[in-house]
Amino acid sequence: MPMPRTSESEYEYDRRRMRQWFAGEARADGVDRRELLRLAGASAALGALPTVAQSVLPGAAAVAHAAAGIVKPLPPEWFTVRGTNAEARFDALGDTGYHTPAERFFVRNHTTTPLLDAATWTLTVWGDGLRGEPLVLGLDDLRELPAVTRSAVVECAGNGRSLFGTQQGRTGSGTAWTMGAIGAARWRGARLSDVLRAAGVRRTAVDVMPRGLDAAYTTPEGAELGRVRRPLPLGKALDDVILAYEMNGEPLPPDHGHPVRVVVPNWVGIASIKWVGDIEVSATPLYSPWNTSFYRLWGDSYPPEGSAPLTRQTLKSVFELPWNATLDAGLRHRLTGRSWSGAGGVVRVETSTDGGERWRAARLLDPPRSAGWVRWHTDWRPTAPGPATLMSRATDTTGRTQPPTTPHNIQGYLFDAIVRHPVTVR
Ligand SMILES: Nc1nc2c(c(=O)[nH]1)N[C@H]1C(S)=C(S)[C@@H](COP(=O)(O)O)O[C@H]1N2
Ligand SMILES: [Mo]
Repeated sequence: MPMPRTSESEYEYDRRRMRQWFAGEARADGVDRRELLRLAGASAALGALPTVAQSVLPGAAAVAHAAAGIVKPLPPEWFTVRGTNAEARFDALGDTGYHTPAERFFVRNHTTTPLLDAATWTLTVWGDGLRGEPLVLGLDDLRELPAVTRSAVVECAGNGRSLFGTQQGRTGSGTAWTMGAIGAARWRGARLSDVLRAAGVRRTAVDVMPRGLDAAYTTPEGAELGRVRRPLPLGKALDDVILAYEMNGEPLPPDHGHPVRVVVPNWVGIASIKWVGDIEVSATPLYSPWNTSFYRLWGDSYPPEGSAPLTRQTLKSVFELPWNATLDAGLRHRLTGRSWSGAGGVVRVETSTDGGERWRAARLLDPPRSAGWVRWHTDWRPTAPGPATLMSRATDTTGRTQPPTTPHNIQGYLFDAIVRHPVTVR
């Protein structure tokens, strides 16, 4: 087995692959050549960045009861439907425990949930990064490998996107999530590293690309991008990635990848490919639209060719309270919330009830956990009637604390600013 490239920075990794692509050593099926040139900064004039249109107006979506293509019921007290997606209502997560029940878990579908039969499902591991022939596994074969159970959140890279608009005055393109494109679950399955070992990885392998069995994706602009897929560097693939067949002790439900999905702890949700059908192991770097056109940062604060492809999630903190909630003056209110970080566990949460003048520590109810969140509470006895702004800010194990604003990026990814939560005291 080759050594994981853990010491190489993601930026360096990306630059190296780009050089290889220019040298004709990389493959990018389904990726527009102009797109790669643009990423490489070779031409700014070749065309505008394709973006995902905002699919549904946030207000209009709130009354919907079902999203086209999602199988499970989406009661409006739990979900806000946004096009083909369903956002969990954060104010309703307060009555769930640490793990989000599958029926309450947000759904992000590029197209529609496919109904796959576990009995006939197979996973094919193939590519020139393997020593031999493709390996084909059924679910029983996967279950024969050692099973691991791991608690991890899955969070969309665009979670919090609409706050770029509401809080910073400049929106990003894409689904207008508020803060509910996240859930935590106990995933059980086989290690991707065990499957790769069984398939026999060459020393020259660099990228591992899982692909979903859901329908090919066409952008709102009409570009046909093929099936949802995104390469992982071999180092991450060998590290802590799971091929999960259970969620919270039950078989994976259809909307979350039945029968098998990839779970990539701490990384942006797009890495966790649902309904996985094949995994390409490549000796040359791979590109897909999901690490080129999407899931990079573009904007004033970034180089013209954009950032390196997104990997880890960022830091967030949210009250489990309706937006514009009304609270009675003179009473003691227990305010609850959750905070999380893709860089490690959350070690401290502070709250402010006066718009950020004074801060005090919230009481944490969970230990800091990598790929997990912490629940917390703080008590507040408002005295003066009128509008108020509640804020919470988290600090993670790396010492990083949420900033007051997030530098804008065109697709509205990785919002990490302190959320300003409006309430009314009466
Ligand atoms: N095959 C496939 N995998 C996918 C997607 C998809 O549309 N198709 N969406 C991705 C995105 S963008 C996210 S955020 C997560 C969402 O996982 P969930 O729907 O189980 O919450 O799945 C990822 N995996
Ligand atoms: Mo996502």
